[in-house]
Amino acid sequence: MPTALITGITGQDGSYLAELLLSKGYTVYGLVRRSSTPNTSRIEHLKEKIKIVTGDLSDLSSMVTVVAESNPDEFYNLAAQSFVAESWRTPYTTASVTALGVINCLEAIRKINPKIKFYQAGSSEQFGKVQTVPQNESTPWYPRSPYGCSKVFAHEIVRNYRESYGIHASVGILFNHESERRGIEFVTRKITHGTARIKLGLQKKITLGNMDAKRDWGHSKDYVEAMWLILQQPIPGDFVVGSGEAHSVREFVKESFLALGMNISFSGEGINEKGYVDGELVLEISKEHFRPAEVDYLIADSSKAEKILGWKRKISFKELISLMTTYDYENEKMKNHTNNYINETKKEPKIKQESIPEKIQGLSYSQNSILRTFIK
Ligand code: NAP
Ligand code: F7E
Repeated sequence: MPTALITGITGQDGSYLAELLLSKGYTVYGLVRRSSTPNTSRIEHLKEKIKIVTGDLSDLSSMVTVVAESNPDEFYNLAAQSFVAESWRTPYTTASVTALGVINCLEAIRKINPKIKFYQAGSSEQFGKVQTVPQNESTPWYPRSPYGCSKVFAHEIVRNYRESYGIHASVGILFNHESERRGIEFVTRKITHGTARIKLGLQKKITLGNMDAKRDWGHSKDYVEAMWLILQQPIPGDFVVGSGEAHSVREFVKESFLALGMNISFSGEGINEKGYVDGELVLEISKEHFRPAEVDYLIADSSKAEKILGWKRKISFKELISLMTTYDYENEKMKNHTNNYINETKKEPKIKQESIPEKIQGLSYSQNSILRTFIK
């Protein structure tokens, strides 16, 4: 059975890709970088099935060690500083990881075993200020952020190693893909999480930036399938992967509210735009969430992927939003019930006992039994 190494396994895509490869019988190694508290929540359920190796993409010697230790057949490089807005605040770090880190992966392959197949997580942000509509493998780059520039560098260095050393190295130029595991700072999850909390009365409003930006959104589960298919090809290359549909941030907001039975209406323009449900203000705009340069409109032409890989997304735009919003609603509801219960039981008499762990000493009987369940 083949072995795969995944960098970025603690991220959204890494966790879904690990699940996919395990289901196909792979031995899966995942690179995790050190943090002061564990941030492995997305792969907690896989911990017994995968092999964790520690290292950092920006450290060549750690990448060489990790590749030597795992000696994979397939190497999926998903690690990156992936938040576009953050890349203006940390351009150097973004480039060190997202651009130069790719050299470390490729050098490790070249030195340890040039037969390892390599997948690089490319991005539609490479197209930035788009030069053709829709975008395909021939569309020229015009990146609009330090993140986009780093992904262009990564793309070109992968092509160079392929042509210079004959490495089976490919790039998937993936358009936006989201999920219930999406980071909370990305616009889709910020919206679905906010909508759920508004419905539950836990939050009054959501504050966003540019509502007119259009993205080609799909579900991460479908996109990790494309990653795997790319490495199964006899000839390495570049593949655009997206749904072929573009929607504005405003449309995403509307659908997310609808998913929980709320009809949002908008009034005003630009920074003055507002959203109301039954006369209540639920959405406003703040300058703080606008970027120094925007990518206005992305839409994929995935005909090469459809033809050669036989890939097509299964989860539609509306299904994606419904899945994310419902998940956030159920999750927030459960968290809120638990918090209320714990607050209520704080009033109960405290138990005195010597035989229970320090963590749960001094709690009420009901708090104690809840925490005991969690600790188990
Ligand atoms: P994500 O959730 O932000 O995950 C990024 C992963 O990279 C995390 O596991 C993170 O580890 C890891 N990482 C960051 N810096 C690292 C370093 N120095 N060394 C080792 N690991 C490091 O991103 P994602 O959405 O899953 O995306 C996966 C990849 O696809 C990224 O390369 C992203 O740029 C690219 N991409 C994403 C999309 C999309 O729409 N999701 C579209 C196109 C391309 P920690 O958990 O420790 O932070
Ligand atoms: O922004 C607008 C924002 O941060 C989408 C990454 O996975 O996909 C992702 O990058 C749009 C932008 O994703 C807010 O200005 C409005 O136009 O969710 P995002 P992104 O920048 O498209 C690409 C393909 C990647 O490769 C990246 O790794 O939404 N927007 N208001 C907002 N965005 C955020 N985050 N927050 C807002 O309040």
